[in-house]
Amino acid sequence: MSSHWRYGEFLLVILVVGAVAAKNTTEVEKNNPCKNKDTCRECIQTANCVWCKEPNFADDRCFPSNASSTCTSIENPVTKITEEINRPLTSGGKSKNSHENREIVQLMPQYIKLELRPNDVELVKVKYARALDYPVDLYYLMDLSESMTDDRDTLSELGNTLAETMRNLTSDFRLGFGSFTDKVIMPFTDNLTQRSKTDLFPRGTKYKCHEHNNCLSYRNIMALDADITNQFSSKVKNAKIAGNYDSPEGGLEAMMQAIVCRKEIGWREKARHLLVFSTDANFHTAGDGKLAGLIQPNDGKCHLDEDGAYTHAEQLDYPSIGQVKHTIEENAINVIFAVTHNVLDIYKTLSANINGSSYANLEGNSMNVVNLIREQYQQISSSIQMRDNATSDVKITYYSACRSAGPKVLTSKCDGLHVGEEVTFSINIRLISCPKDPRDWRQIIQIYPVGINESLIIDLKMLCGCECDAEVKTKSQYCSSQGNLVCGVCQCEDQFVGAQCQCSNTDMQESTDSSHNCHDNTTVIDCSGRGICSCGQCQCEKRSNEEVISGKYCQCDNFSCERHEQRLCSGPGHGKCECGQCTCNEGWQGKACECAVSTDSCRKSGDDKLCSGKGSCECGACKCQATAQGRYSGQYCETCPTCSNLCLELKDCVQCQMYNRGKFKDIKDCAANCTKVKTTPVDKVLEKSELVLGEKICESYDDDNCKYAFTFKENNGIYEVQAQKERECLPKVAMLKILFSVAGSILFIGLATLLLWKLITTMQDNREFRRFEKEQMMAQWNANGNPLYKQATLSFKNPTYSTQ
Ligand SMILES: *[C@@H]1O[C@H](CO)[C@@H](O)[C@H](O)[C@H]1NC(C)=O
Ligand SMILES: *[C@@H]1O[C@H](CO)[C@@H](O)[C@H](O)[C@H]1NC(C)=O
Ligand SMILES: *[C@@H]1O[C@H](CO)[C@@H](O)[C@H](O)[C@H]1NC(C)=O
Ligand SMILES: *[C@@H]1O[C@H](CO)[C@@H](O)[C@H](O)[C@H]1NC(C)=O
Ligand SMILES: *[C@@H]1O[C@H](CO)[C@@H](O)[C@H](O)[C@H]1NC(C)=O
Ligand SMILES: *[C@@H]1O[C@H](CO)[C@@H](O)[C@H](O)[C@H]1NC(C)=O
Ligand SMILES: *[C@@H]1O[C@H](CO)[C@@H](O)[C@H](O)[C@H]1NC(C)=O
Ligand SMILES: *[C@@H]1O[C@H](CO)[C@@H](O)[C@H](O)[C@H]1NC(C)=O
Ligand SMILES: *[C@@H]1O[C@H](CO)[C@@H](O)[C@H](O)[C@H]1NC(C)=O
Ligand SMILES: CC(=O)N[C@H]1CO[C@H](CO)[C@@H](O)[C@@H]1O
Repeated sequence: MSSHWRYGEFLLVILVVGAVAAKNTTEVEKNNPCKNKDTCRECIQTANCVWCKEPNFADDRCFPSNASSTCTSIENPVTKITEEINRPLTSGGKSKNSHENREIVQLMPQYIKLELRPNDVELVKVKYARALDYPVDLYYLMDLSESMTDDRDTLSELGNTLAETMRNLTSDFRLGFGSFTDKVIMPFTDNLTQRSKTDLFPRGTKYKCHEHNNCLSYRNIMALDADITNQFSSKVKNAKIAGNYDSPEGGLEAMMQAIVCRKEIGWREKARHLLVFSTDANFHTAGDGKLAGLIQPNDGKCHLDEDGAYTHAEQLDYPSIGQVKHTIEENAINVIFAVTHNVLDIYKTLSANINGSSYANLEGNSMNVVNLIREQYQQISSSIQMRDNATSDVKITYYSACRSAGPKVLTSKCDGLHVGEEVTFSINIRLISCPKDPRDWRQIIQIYPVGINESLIIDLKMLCGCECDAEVKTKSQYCSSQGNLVCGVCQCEDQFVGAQCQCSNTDMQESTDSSHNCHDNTTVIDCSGRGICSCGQCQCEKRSNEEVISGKYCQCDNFSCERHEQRLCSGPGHGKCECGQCTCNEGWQGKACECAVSTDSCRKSGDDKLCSGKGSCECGACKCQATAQGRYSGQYCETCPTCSNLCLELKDCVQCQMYNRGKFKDIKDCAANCTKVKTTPVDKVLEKSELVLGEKICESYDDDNCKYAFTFKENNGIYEVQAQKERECLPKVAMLKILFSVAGSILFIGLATLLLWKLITTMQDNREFRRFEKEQMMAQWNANGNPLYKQATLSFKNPTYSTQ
């Protein structure tokens, strides 16, 4: 019994000492991130670490790449570009009539094969230049409900001007036209009868939709064509106007068809695609179709018959905004919403949600449409925005100086580019983390300018694994034929343990082999007291799925890191616990990753000073100063409740500088004492509500009982005061006099009333008394004959009583 107790106590001691020892070793490992990586993969996923894949290697296999080592066979994949395709940019010069076979290159390079290690950054320079005469496809998609009749006529007249204007901008121009109204199904449109809303058809009469064959949700009237002389105008002029019931139209549905029917519309692969969407009404969106019993969602596929009419309008629902946005961006279309004033706000919002789209106000029956398109085209084509489709494991950041010669700034967008002008983007590609699935370690990433079908393809190989992982020696002799040799390390079969799988799991005897200690030379405690030493290998205690002890000597764990607000390393969003040390995610720092690196949270928007210049930014929060005037407080140190006594300090200076009076009336005094005050006169000081940040208002009275108000703000130690030119003085009055006279008159009136009352009552009493005396003299009665006296007894006679 007692020996058992001893053993328990002994274990406890070992545990305590072991824990302390573990703490000490982690201090050492602080500066070496390569320590305690047990596999090659883990090792090379750590920055600047290399792995020794030599079987007989006693030291740590994972060590910093710049450390000296005796290892002869090292696994150290390095980031590099292995292949690059650089077709030169198309220069400004051009051959007039060879549009067909001319290949325009606006982006360089076009292809890069990249091998990238985790945490490494590769810098790629991408050049973009606008080519002269870049092909332009313009498709005019017009709402042809009745209210747009005059717009149609205007467009038909302006057709040739539009073509000529665009030809002036690029010689390779194609124009197309399509119209839409709404689904021909109740409640949107009545196929059989249609009541006219305007004068197009006689008001109040019914016309038959199917007889005119003009009710159609969308029709491609003219595919994109280079030969547009007159053809466009006549086709637009003959386009049929149709009526429908409700105000929103099926515009999104039509747009979807106009985009996905690439062959039918004739969109070219290498061209700017402009789609002018012209309407005066709102649009129907996904779900509205249910009103007509259409429950099948829009499939985003092309359904046009040989006449260019949309065939599935009465079968599919309208597309959602998200669907349309996706389709637009996928097909690199620049949509221009040319809409009337009444719906401008709606399309402005829509446009804000679609990359590469713009909106403009259609005026006076589309009279301004040519200018509008030209302006929008110039705006679209003169700006470039780079985008990519990288997954979250890869972070791509763009830097460019754009057209200026200045330093590069973080931006993916440049504006105001002229034809032939070249801009360079420095693109940082960084592998943040390795995807779990090794199949995702090879990715194709596309970097492209929005709206242009050209891209830089990056064939990315993530160096997340080791090459030696593939060279497995099964049942290797080195591993006692009881395990596989991978990257110099034995992976033992189930029941075997030991660096060379030399021990059987069941055989729990301690190894006497001194080269296989379960501790390093700083301690004598095996496995840091947190595991069992078996055959020179530590088998660390198992705690739970969340808390794991690891390391060769069980010296590491992932649960004893710094905590912030009881969360390990401030929670998984901020960092993770690795071997007693918090490893912070990007953007966080501090012992427990509790501090944001960015100081944005210390800056009030619109203010360029941190903490209003009244404090320092620590850990993402303002630490406000205590100054002589008081302590600043608030999220941005913007307030100072006790600092209002500045009013008192400043008032004398304001008085002397503005009005030449007060304590420093003497000019010399004023100059000497008020060096930090600069007063400017204003007609009227600001109201409290008009004050800007840091400005304060003061009011004071001077010796003449005049009110003077001023506002001030501090600027680098100088108080900039704005004081009211004129003081506000009340007319002088003798307060005491008024006081006495009021009090006196109240006293006088009181006394007078009292006396009067006394007089009246006395007179009345006298009169009453005299009357009483007179009456008494006239009275002739004595006490027996009092006329008021009545006898107390009465006698009655009973009439039925008789004495007989
Ligand atoms: C931990 O290290 C310090 C000095 O670095 C040493 O004084 C202390 O004894 C060590 N503690 C243990 C338990 O080894
Ligand atoms: C190796 O590189 C790390 C980080 O770059 C540095 O801190 C360390 O001093 C270097 N060691 C040697 C031996 O050069
Ligand atoms: C096209 O350019 C020519 C010459 O620059 C000019 O004379 C003409 O007016 C322009 N046409 C339009 C429609 O802008
Ligand atoms: C409209 O009605 C006519 C005649 O009933 C029919 O032939 C036509 O298919 C209908 N159109 C639509 C779009 O339903
Ligand atoms: C972009 O060009 C490629 C060929 O270079 C083509 O396969 C692709 O369909 C084009 N995409 C668009 C949206 O035009
Ligand atoms: C445009 O694309 C960028 C990059 O994908 C995205 O961050 C941004 O939100 C998009 N803007 C709109 C309006 O969709
Ligand atoms: C990016 O786009 C390219 C081309 O469309 C595609 O092949 C690749 O799979 C995409 N990459 C990702 C990560 O989605
Ligand atoms: C422990 O071993 C390392 C090399 O493995 C050596 O550099 C170090 O000096 C040793 N420390 C002690 C205290 O013996
Ligand atoms: C500790 O590591 C294990 C295994 O990697 C993991 O499942 C667990 O979530 C980690 N715990 C913490 C607190 O990070
Ligand atoms: C209140 C105060 O500081 N007054 C000073 C103003 O300046 C004169 C010298 O010009 C000093 O003598 C006062 O003490």
